[in-house]
Formats: sequence, structure tokens, C-alpha cells
Amino acid sequence: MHDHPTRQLNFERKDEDIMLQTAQRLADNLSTRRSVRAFSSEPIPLDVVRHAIRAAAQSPSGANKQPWTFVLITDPEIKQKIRDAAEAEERTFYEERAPQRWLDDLKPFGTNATKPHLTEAPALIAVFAQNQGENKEQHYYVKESVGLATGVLIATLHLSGLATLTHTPSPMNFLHQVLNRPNHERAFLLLPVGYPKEDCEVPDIQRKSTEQFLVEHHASSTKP
Ligand code: IYR
Repeated sequence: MHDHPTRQLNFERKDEDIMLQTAQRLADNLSTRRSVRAFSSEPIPLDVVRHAIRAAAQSPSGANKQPWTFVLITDPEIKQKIRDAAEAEERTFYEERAPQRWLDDLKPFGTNATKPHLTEAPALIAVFAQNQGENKEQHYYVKESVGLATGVLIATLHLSGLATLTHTPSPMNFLHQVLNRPNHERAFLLLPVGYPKEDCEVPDIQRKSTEQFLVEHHASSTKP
């Protein structure tokens, strides 16, 4: 007996061959995900985005507080306001604030203060983290929780056939003002969403190989 209410877990047990096939296919598919900076302005099915946001909101969170808000924007006027404010911030970043080492690290991406994707992409999702609840309830592991949800969002959008850019203009407080968010929220990430422009090119960069990021420990009798 528990001292808290419980209910039956809804869990589907799968055959091992299906498990392996599923994991392999998802990993292969996700290996084609790239951050896209050149978007077609072709409209996208917004219900796909809404389902992806719903998928994101199923992520685990500290004490199940679900400390996230997703703002979906297609209004061209709001996109323009966001672009203007983001570009103003980025100009000071590229011209004044960024240390040379950071600018050097960004060279392979060819980024600069001009952010056409913010008006060209048909949709923007602004992700907000709730520092605390609406009525000042305590929230826990807020950045971790919102980061997890954002990962699920990006993966779901990709697997559904939409490209994204993980964009973190810094500082991003302008999003709070432009989108008129309440005090307990702060901007976490801005995600342009859409189809890539025809003949879209991406930086020629590589991902690490599995042995570079996976460390395993097993009982010595366990053979790989
Ligand atoms: N926020 C700037 C700079 C920038 C920083 C990192 I770390 C990136 O991975 C990419 C860009 C910009 O958006 O241009």
C-alpha cells in the first residue's frame, strides 16, 4: 500500500526485434536532423506543430510542475518585432560583447547579427521557463525540465518533417515584452519552424562518433 494515490501504468511491452528496429530507425532518422537557417516561407500545417508541442509537454519535470509555456507565432507583425529586437541584441553581441574565442568558434556556422529566419520561417515557437508557478508555487530543476521538453519538441518536429533552428538570442528579455508574458516566466529559447529553403545548405560539420560519448560498465561476464 502507498500513502499516495496510484493508478495502473499504461506500458506497451514490445518484441525485441521491434524494439531494436524502432530505436535504430529513430536514431538514423534523428542523425539527419540539422539546424536550419534558411527557411522557405511556405506555410506549414500548424496542427503538426501543436501535436509536437503536446509531445514536448509530456516530458518529465521537477516534481511534475511542468514549468514551461510554448508561444506559437505566425503573425508577421510579431515576427518582425521579434526580428528587429533580436538583431539589435545580436549586433551588440557580434560587435561588442562576444570574446574573440567565441567569434572564432562560430566561424564554421557563418552566423552574424542578421536573422532573416525570424521573419521568413512561417512559425516561431518561443519557449518560456516558469521560475515559479502562477501563484508563486515553488518550481524545481526548471532549466533541466524545460531543456528536456525542448529536446522532445525539436525531435518530434524533425520526425514529423519540419526543420527548426535552436536560436538563443542573448539576452532574450525582449521576448518577454514583445509577447507580453507574465513575470514568473522568462524566455528560454526561440525556435523558428518550417521547411528548409530549396537547395538549403548547412555548415559542413560532423557529429561525434558513439565511442566518443558512450561509456559503458557491465558485469565482466557480459559480452557486447
Ligand atoms: N546568439 C548568437 C550567437 C550564437 C551563439 C551560439 I553558442 C551558437 O551556437 C550560434 C550563434 C546568434 O544567434 O547569432
